[in-house]
Amino acid sequence: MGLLDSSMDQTQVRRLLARLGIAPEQSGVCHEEWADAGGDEVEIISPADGQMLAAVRLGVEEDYDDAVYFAQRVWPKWRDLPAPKRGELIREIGNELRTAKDDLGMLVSLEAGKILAEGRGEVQEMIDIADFAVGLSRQLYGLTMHSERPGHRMYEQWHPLGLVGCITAFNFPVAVWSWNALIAAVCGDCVVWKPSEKTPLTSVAVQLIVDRVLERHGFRGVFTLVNGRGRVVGERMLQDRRLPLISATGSCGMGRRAAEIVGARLGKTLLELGGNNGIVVMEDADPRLAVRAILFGAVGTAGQRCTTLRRVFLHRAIAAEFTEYLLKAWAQIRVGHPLDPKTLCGPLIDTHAVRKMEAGLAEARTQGGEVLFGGERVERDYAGAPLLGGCYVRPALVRAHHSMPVVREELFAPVLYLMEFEDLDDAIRQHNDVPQGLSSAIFTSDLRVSERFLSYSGSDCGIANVNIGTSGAEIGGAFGGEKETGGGRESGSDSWKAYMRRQTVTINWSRELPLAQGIAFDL
Ligand code: UN1
Repeated sequence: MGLLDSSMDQTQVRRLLARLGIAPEQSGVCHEEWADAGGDEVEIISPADGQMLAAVRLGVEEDYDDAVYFAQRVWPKWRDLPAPKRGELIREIGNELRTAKDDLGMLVSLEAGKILAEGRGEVQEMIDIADFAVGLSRQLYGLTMHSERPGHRMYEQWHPLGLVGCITAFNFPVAVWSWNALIAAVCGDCVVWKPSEKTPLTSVAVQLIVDRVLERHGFRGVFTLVNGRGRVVGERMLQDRRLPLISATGSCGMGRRAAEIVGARLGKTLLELGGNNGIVVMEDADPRLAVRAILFGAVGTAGQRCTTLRRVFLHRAIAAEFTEYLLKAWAQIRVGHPLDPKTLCGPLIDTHAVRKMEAGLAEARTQGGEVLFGGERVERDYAGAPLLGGCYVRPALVRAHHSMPVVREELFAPVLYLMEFEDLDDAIRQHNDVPQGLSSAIFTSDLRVSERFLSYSGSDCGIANVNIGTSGAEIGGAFGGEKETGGGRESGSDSWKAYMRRQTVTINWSRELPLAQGIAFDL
C-alpha cells in the first residue's frame, strides 16, 4: 500500500475536522466561549504530506488573562462539588473520548505525524486516565497519625490547589494534557492549557469534547485553552501568581526556565523533561524479546518520545551478534505515511527536526561514532510511492562510545547509539553517566542481575524495567524521572498529590493543653 491508498485528500481532511467541530479558520483560544483571539493566524502544516490542515488564530496576553479570570470565577463552585461528583463528569468525558477515538486519533496522526496505531493509542491513554481519575475521585486519602499527646488526634487532609497551568509538548499533544487535567480536575482544580505551538488543532478538538460535558453540567471553565507563542503566553503563565502550580512537559532547557521563573515566585512546578533512555542487554538476554523492545523503543513515534530508547549497552560477548540482529531489523523498518497501516516509522514533526537529526549525526561522526545504518532523508515509501513534505528520515544505528558528548544529549529523532560493556558494574556506570534520568531497562534471565539493576546502586532513573523496553509505560504507575528530567511524577500511583495542598490537622479533645516536646509554658 502506498500514498494513494493511505493519504487523505483535502475534502476528507475538511470532513474529519468538521466532525471534530474544527473550522478551516479556527480560534485557538477558549474560555467562556471561543474567543476572537488577538494574535496572528498560523497555518498548520501536516508533517505527513506538507499540506495545510487549517489556520489557527493564536491568543495573546489578554486572551490568557480572560481564560484565567474565567477559571477563577468557576473554581469556587467546582471546589465545592464533592470529589466523587467531579469524578462523574470525568466519567462522561471518558465516554465522549471513546466515541471520538478514531477521529481524534487520526487528527493526532495528521497533525503530529504519529502512525495511526499510536495516534489511537494516545487517545486510549486519555480514556484510561479518565477511568483512573474516576476511581481516584473516591480515594483522595489522607493518613492519620498517633499524637504524642493524650486526648489528641492528628491527621492530614488534601485540599484543591486552585488553578493549574498545563504546558504540553507536540509529541503527546493530548495524552499528557489528560494525565494532568483529568486528575487535577477530580482533585478540585481548574486547568489552563497552553499546548505546543506545533499541535493546536488536537487541543481544539479536545477542548470541544470536554466543553460539551462541562456545559451540560454548568461547569464551563474548569478546562480552558490558550494556544499562543511560548514567549508570550507561556512566559506570562510562568510568572502568574494566580497559578500555584505549573505542570510542564518539554526540553530540559524549557524546564530550567520554568523552574527559575516559577521558583522565583515560590510557586510549584511539576516537570517532565528530557530523557536519554538506555537498555542494558546481558549475555543471557532473550534476543527475540530484546530486539522487539529495542525496535519499538527507538523507532516508535519516530524517536520523538521522552521515553524513546537512545542508548543500548551490549555485553561484549554478544555485541557483534546482536548488532547483526539489529541491522537486520532496521533494514526492515517501513518508513511511510502515518495513515498507512503498514508504516512503522512516520515523519518527524517538521523539517527543522530533520536538520537537527542530520546535525546530530554529523557531530556523532566527528566525535568518533560510526553510522552503521540509516540517517538519510526518505523521499519514497517502502512501496515506492512519493513521500511529501520533507519530514521523513531513515532511523539510524550508530556505533558509539559513552564518553562522546553527543551521547549525553537528547537528540529528538530516531538515532540509536550502540555501546559495549564488560560486566554489570561497567554497564550500570555507563548507563547512569548522562544528565537525564527518565526510563531504563535491562534484558536478562538472571534474577540476581535484574535485582542489582533495580537496587539503589543500579539504575538512577524514575522508571526501571526488566525484560520490557523503556517506552510505552502504563498509566497506572507514576511517570517521570530524576536529574535533569525534572523530578516530577504524573499519571498514576499517588501523583495526584501534586495537584492538592496537604493540611496537617491536630485536634485536642481533652480538657488540658499539653505542649509537644514536653515543654512547660505556664504563668
Ligand atoms: C512523553 O513522551 O512525553 O511511556 C510521554 C510512554 C508514553 C508516554 C510518553 N506512555 O512512552
